[in-house]
Amino acid sequence: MTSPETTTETSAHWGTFRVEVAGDGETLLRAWAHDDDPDAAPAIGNAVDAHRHRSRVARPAVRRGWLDEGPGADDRRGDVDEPYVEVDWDTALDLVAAELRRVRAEHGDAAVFGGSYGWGSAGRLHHAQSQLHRFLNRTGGYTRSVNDYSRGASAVLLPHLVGAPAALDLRSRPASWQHVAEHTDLVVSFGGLRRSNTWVVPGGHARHRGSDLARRAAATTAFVHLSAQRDDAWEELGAEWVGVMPGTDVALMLALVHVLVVDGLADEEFLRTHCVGAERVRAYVLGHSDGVVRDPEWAEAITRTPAASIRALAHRMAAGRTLVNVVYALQRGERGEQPVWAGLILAAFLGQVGLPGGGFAHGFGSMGDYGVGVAGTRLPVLDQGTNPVPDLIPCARIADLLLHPGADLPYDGRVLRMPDVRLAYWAGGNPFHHHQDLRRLRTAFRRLETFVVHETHWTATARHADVVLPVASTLERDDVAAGAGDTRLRASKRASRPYAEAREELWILGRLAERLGADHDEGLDASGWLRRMYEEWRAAPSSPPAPDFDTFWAEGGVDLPHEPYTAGPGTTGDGPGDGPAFAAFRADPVAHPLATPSGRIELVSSTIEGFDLPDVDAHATWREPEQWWGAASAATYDLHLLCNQPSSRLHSQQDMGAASRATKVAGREPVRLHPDDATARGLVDGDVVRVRSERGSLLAGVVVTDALLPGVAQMHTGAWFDPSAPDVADCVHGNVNVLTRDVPTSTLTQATSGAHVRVAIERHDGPVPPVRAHEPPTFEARA
Ligand SMILES: Nc1nc2c(c(=O)[nH]1)N[C@H]1C(S)=C(S)[C@@H](COP(=O)(O)OP(=O)(O)OC[C@H]3O[C@@H](n4cnc5c(=O)[nH]c(N)nc54)[C@H](O)[C@@H]3O)O[C@H]1N2
Ligand SMILES: Nc1nc2c(c(=O)[nH]1)N[C@H]1C(S)=C(S)[C@@H](COP(=O)(O)OP(=O)(O)OC[C@H]3O[C@@H](n4cnc5c(=O)[nH]c(N)nc54)[C@H](O)[C@@H]3O)O[C@H]1N2
Ligand SMILES: [Mo]
Repeated sequence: MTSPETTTETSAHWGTFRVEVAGDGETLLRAWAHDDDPDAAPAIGNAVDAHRHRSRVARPAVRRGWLDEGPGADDRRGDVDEPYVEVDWDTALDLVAAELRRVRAEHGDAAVFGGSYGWGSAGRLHHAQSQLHRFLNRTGGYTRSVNDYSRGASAVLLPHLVGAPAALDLRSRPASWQHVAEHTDLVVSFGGLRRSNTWVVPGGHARHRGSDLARRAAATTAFVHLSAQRDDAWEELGAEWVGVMPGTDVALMLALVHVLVVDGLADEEFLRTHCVGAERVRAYVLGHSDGVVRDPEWAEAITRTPAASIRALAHRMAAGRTLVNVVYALQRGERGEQPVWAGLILAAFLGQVGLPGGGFAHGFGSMGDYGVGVAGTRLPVLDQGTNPVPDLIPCARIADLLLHPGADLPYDGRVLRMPDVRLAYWAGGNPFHHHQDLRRLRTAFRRLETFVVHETHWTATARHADVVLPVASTLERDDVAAGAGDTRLRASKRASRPYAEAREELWILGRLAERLGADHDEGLDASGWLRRMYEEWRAAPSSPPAPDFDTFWAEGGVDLPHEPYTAGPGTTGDGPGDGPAFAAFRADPVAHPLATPSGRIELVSSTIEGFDLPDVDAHATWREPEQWWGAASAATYDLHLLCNQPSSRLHSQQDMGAASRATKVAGREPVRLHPDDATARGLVDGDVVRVRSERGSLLAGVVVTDALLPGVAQMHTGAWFDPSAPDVADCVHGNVNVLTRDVPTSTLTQATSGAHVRVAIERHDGPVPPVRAHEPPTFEARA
C-alpha cells in the first residue's frame, strides 16, 4: 500500500516553493509558489522535469579511457561518444581516494585544484563548495580560486577606490528601495533593471519583496535605463530607455562628466573635500592631457547615444537627488572595471555620495537581495577549516591555470605563480556552462590527469569528468536555508528519496575522508549536523531569539530580524538608510575617513597607478576594446552579441525543465535580432541560424524584435553545451560560451569578460542536427 501524497517546502536560489510528492516517495507531482512569496520565480516550473529526468546521474560512473588506462592527459575527455562504466560506491570511492593520495604524494597538495566555482544549491549544510573545501582542507589542502564570475572586477577595483568597508557596503548595504522611494528623484541605471534577475538570491530568499518595493519607488522616482535592449527594465518601473551600444558606457559616463564640468554643474566643494584626483579627471575629459575632448559628440560616435540626449541627461541628473546604478554585467567585459570606476566618478562629480538615496549603487536589477535591507544576523555555517596551501587563482583564470602551469599571472598589483595542477575536483559548479571559449576550456581540461565531479545531472562538466559521483538534490535532503538579507531562516525539508544511488555530499566526502585517514563528518549524519549548526547559531550573541531546533524544524523556520535601513555612526540624520560607511564619511570626512590611502574617494588611485599596468590607467579611461580592432574582423563579425542571464532558469540549472524549454525556439536557445539585421540576412522568426565568433559557432533559433538596437543581438547563457555535431557547429543547442573570448577583464582584475562578443549570424541551411545536450552518456559493462 502506498502512502498518500505529501507536500513539502523547499528552498532554492530562486526562492521558497512547495512540492507535492506521490505516495511512492519519489515521483514529483507538482511544484508551485509559496503563499508567502509575493513574486515567485518562473524557474519553479523546472522542478518537476528535473527531478527524475534521464539526465540525472544514477550511479557512480568512471570514464572508460581513464578506467582502462589510468590517469593522464586524454583527448577523449569530453567526447560525446566516450563511454562510462558504472561502478558501486566502494569501487568509486577507492579509486578517488587512491588517486588523491597519489597526486598529493607525487606532486604536492597544490596539484589538487578545488576552487570548484559555482552556485550549487541553496542550503547551509549541503552547500557543495563548503563541503568540498572542508574535506580538502582536512586532507592536505588545495589550490583555491578567489572572487566570482558575477562581480569579479568590482571586487578587486572598489576597495582601492573607496576602501574595503565601503566597498562591502556598496555590495551588501546599499541604499534600499525604500530609501530610493523617499529621497531619490532620478535613478540612472547603466544596464537594465531586469525583474527576472531579482528572482535570484544566493542561498535562497523566503519572500521576493523587491518587486513590490520597486513598484512603490516608481510612484515617486523617475528611472532611466541605459542599455542596448529596450525591454531590459521591469515594465512597472516605467523607466525611460536610452540606447547605448554594449561595452561603451565609459565613453557615455565621461561625456556626462564633461557636461557637468563645462556647464558648471559639478559639485566642486564635494570633489575638494571628499575626493582625490578630480583635477586629473577634469583635464582628461576636457582633453587637456591628449587633445581628445570627451564631449557628448565624441561619445555619440562610440555609443550611438545622441549627443543631445547625453547633454539633457547630465542636466537632469544635476537637478535633483540622483542615484547612479551600474549593473554587474557592465564589468563582465574587456576592461570591465572601467564602467564601475567611471560610474563612481560620475556620482562623485554630482556630489551626492553618502546622501540618502543619492550617489552610487552597484547591483539594483542584478540580484534579488540588493536594496531590500539586511538581515540583522549572521546565518548558520559549516566550518570549512583552513587551507594550508597558499596557491590561488582568480576563478575566471581556470583555463590559463591548466594550460600554463608555472606561468606568472599579474593580479591586483601582485604576480601569482600558477601551480602545476594534476587533479581537479568540482562540486556544485558547471565550468562548461560558466567559463568562456569552451573549445579552449576543453583543451585545458584534457591536460589534467584526473577530473572528479559531483553532480545531480549529466551536465557538460560531468561529461568531461573521469569520475562522476551522483549527488542527492535539494529535494532529496534536509537542510536549513536563507540568503543574505533574508526575512526567514527556513527548514528546507526532504521531499523525496534520493534518485537511484545518489548520496549527500556529507556522506560521500565522509567516506572518502575515512579512506584517507581523516575525519570529515565527525560521526554525525545530516540531522546531527543540522541540529549542531542551528544550535551553535542560536547561541551566538548576534542571533535573534529563536526556538530550539525541534521547535524550529516543526514550525518550518524562524523569522529573522530585518533592517530595511542601515544606519552607521555619525549619520547625517537626514534619513535612516545611509550606507554606514558613506554616510559617516560624508558628514565628516576627517573624523570618518574611508579606508583608502587618502581617506577619500580615489577618483585617481595612486595605488593602481603605482602598479604600472599596460591596460589600466590611474583613473577610468576609455579605450576601444581589443576585439573591435582590425577592419577585417569588424566586417566579418558585424553584430554585438549580449550574453546575459536567463529569465526562466538559474544559469544552466534545470535547463531540461518545462519553464526553460518553453523559451526555446526550434528546440534551441533563442537569439534575438533587430528587424533590420534580420531582413539584411533574410531571417524570420523561428529560423535556425549559425552564430559564429572568432572562437566558435553555435546553432540558435531566431526571434526578431525591435526591442534591440540595430547591430546588437542577444542570447541568454545557460543552454547546455551540445558538441554532438561538430561538423555543423561547436554547439548545436546554443551555449553562448562557445562564442565568448577567454580574455581577462584586465591585468588588474583578471575577471571574466563574457558578457559580450562580436559575432556573425547567417541562416543555417541544410540538415538540422538533433539536440542531444540533455542525453546521458552511453554506459558499458566493466568487462
Ligand atoms: N558568457 C557568459 N558567461 C557567464 C555569465 C555571463 O553573463 N555571460 N555569467 C557568469 C556568472 S555571473 C555566473 S555566477 C556563472 C554561473 O555558473 P555556475 O554557477 O557554474 O552555473 P550553474 O548552472 O548554476 O551550475 C551549478 C551546478 O551545480 C549543480 N548542483 C546543484 N546542486 C548541487 C549539489 O548539491 N551538489 C553538487 N555537486 N552539484 C550541484 C547543478 O546541477 C549545476 O550543474 O556563469 C558565468 N558565465
Ligand atoms: N532569473 C535569473 N536571475 C539571475 C541569474 C539567472 O541565471 N537567472 N543569475 C544571477 C547572477 S549569478 C548574477 S551575477 C546576476 C547578474 O546580474 P546582471 O549582470 O545585472 O545581469 P545580466 O542579465 O547579465 O545583465 C543585465 C543587463 O545588462 C545589460 N548589459 C550587458 N552589457 C552591457 C553594457 O556593456 N552596457 C549596458 N549599458 N548594458 C549592458 C544587458 O542588456 C543585460 O540585460 O543575475 C542573477 N539573477
Ligand atoms: Mo553570477
